[in-house]
Amino acid sequence: EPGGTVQTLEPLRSVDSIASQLLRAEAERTARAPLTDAYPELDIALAYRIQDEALSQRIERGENIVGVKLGLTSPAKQRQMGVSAPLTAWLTDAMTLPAGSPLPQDLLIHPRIEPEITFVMGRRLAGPGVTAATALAAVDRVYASLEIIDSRYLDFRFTLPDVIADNASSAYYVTGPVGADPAVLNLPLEACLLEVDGQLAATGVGAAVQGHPAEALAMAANSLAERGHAIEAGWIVMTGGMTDAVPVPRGTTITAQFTHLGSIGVTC
Ligand code: OOG
Ligand code: MG
Repeated sequence: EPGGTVQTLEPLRSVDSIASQLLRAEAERTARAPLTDAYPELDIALAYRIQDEALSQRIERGENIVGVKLGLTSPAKQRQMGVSAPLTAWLTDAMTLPAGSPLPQDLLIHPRIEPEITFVMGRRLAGPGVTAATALAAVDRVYASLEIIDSRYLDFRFTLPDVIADNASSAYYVTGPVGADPAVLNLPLEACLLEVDGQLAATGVGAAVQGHPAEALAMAANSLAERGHAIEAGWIVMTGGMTDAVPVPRGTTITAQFTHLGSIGVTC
């Protein structure tokens, strides 16, 4: 029966072509309407298949996985984006911005910056059943970081499946100067001041991220396990913006100062 054929083949073809469309929007710096405008039936499982297919395409063109990121883990971010559940996405070496490098605005659509606490894994971490304590025990070092996000959707308007498919608006990340032993820090109390052109723009603490950034790390391990992935030794895990993200038009200077994890500056 022809209808049956269309129903089984169409979604498979779409995963490929939607992943390609999102990567093309990124390469061509053209924001587009959210997928759910045209495909309201897009669900979380299919969205992660699009995200994973886009990762495969990145790997085919020579990028290497360096870790994972969580998104929408803090009340500030959830409120700002109007999406009330966290997600995971992939980080590759093409997203690394070396400390001191200016932001490559020519490659971006409408970038925003957000401060995050980032882990570097000493050991492999695989769900299910990972707790914050077991997650933290697998961490080697903790860093301050800034993430530069750049949604491929017009005006950063999206639903949870849209932003999952778009690899959580990934663009670039910068890591701070201090790699601390997580055992010697009180991560919920680690604070951050975010300054835009020398003016205080936002403040946050580690507790904003799921109560403790290690809770976010455990959540990432457990949700990746549902899709057959582990967090590998040596990977970085960005735990999600602690504050609202701030827009960074060309010419903006951003500084994030952390209590114990040092300061990061980015010229945008
Ligand atoms: C989605 C990405 C969210 C975070 O840290 O919460 C994210 C977005 O806000 O565009 O990276
Ligand atoms: Mg982020």
